[in-house]
Amino acid sequence: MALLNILKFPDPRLRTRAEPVTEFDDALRQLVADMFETMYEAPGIGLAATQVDVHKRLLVMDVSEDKNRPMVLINPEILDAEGEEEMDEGCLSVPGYYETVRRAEKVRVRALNEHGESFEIEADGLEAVCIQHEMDHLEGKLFVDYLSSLKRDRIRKKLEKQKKQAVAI
Ligand code: K1U
Ligand code: ZN
Repeated sequence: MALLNILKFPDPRLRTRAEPVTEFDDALRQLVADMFETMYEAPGIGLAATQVDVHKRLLVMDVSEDKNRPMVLINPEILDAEGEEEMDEGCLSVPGYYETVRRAEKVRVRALNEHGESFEIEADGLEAVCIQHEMDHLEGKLFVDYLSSLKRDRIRKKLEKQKKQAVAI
């Protein structure tokens, strides 16, 4: 297994729209394993392939307390969404920032697993929020896009400054 590099905002590669997965082979399953390792190590509760510079419609997540409920969603589609809720969100591509975002409260999602088998899930609470956050990544969208341009620019400038300082060390 391998730890993958997570792209950081405002890297333009995070704005790429991901393509559907068509091959369910060992290379895909290796990518899934590497993404889980990267997500648990970060640590995070979700990770989209876009964040590791792979532009395929694939995400992994585990919102359980004990980190024992790994989920893989490939080519996910939202079939139904209802209600609204606000929750604080973070993002491994926007390290150090948590902001409130309004999203659907419940979602019904169809996806494929790493063997190409279709399944449906109904999610609410943090699971629903995480699915929507990760699916946004596959569209090239980040949670900072829900904030005012003033807030987003402030975050961008701070992260750019941190990156420059890290290079100088
Ligand atoms: O997409 C990502 O960058 C992962 C992100 C997912 C997410 C978090 C919160 C709301 C919606 C989506 C994260 O995992 S940020 C880190 C985080 O939330 C966390 C880290 C350690 C323990 C518990 C949570
Ligand atoms: Zn994210």
